[in-house]
Amino acid sequence: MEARTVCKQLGFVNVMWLWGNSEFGVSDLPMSVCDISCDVSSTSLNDCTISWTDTCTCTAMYQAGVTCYFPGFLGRYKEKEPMRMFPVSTRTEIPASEITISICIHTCREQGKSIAVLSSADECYCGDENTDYWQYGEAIPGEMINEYTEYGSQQCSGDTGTDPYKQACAGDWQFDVYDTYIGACGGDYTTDTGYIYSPNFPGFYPPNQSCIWTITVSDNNIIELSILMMRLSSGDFLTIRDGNVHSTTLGIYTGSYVDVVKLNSSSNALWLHFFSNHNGTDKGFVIAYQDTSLQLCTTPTVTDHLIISSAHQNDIFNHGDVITFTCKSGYGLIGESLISCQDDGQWSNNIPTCTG
Ligand SMILES: [Ca+2]
Repeated sequence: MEARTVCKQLGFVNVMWLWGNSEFGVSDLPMSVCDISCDVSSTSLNDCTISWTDTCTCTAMYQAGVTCYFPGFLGRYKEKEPMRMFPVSTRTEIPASEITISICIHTCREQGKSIAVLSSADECYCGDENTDYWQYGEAIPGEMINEYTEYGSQQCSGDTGTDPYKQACAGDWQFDVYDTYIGACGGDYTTDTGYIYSPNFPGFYPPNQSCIWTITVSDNNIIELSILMMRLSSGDFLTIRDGNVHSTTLGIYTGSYVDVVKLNSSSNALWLHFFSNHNGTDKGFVIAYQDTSLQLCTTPTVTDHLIISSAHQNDIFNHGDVITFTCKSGYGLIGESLISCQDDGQWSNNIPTCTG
């Protein structure tokens, strides 16, 4: 339950695998809490019961790691009895010793398929949106995945070598289903919410990449974007522009980020470009976005002798728009002559009035 809470807090779906005995290496950060106890509803470690360091008895040797399922993971299925495998014709020819989640997804995407299926640690099948995986398996409910993960998963057989991913490729009589947009180099997003992964995710990204993604949401909305995870090697970077290729740069990101980076577009579009140079690679990034409606300010009602002396071109008032007021000749202004539309959709001051 604690591991699941960690995954949810990070913005991911569920636990793929738990790793004990400091599998990811021993952290040199001081241990601050121990004996954490979470329940099903916890979405942050802040919701859990914890003990503070002075009562901890565990040592750094036993730090735990967790690998999480990420959005685009469409679920784990138990094969139906009697055994119903995916049709042999949909199985890829990737050698069993090379199977990883990212290689399976990449291969299926190259075939123009929208679904990648991993089974028994070393099998990869490709399907499209019409693939009825229900006929081959029975969905394991989200809250049950942990049990099947801990007891039934197998490490992907190609998950070895210098880039340890700690990936699970389902187990015997089980299969995991993924959407093949994961790890694509570029794409055009028009949904109101979505995720963008670095090329080849969850594996390391390849060198010499130049990938462009665009996000476009409904006209009067803006985009809230969060970089949930980023780890880039030197010389590689992600550029985000506030609209299209010609728009203002909102940020150029490189290196590693421990904290989530958040930014907002000023209109309904964003443009992202990832560049990797010829050497060095790393885990890449995971970005989430959602659209949100602009909090427009209401059109002020002008009474008596008040005059709007300058305002926005139309009747729609966005963040930062300003109105200035004056009074008709012979009348004095009471209140502020200038009001601006704030981020919360409220005007900075009351509408002024005129003496008389
Ligand atoms: Ca590099």
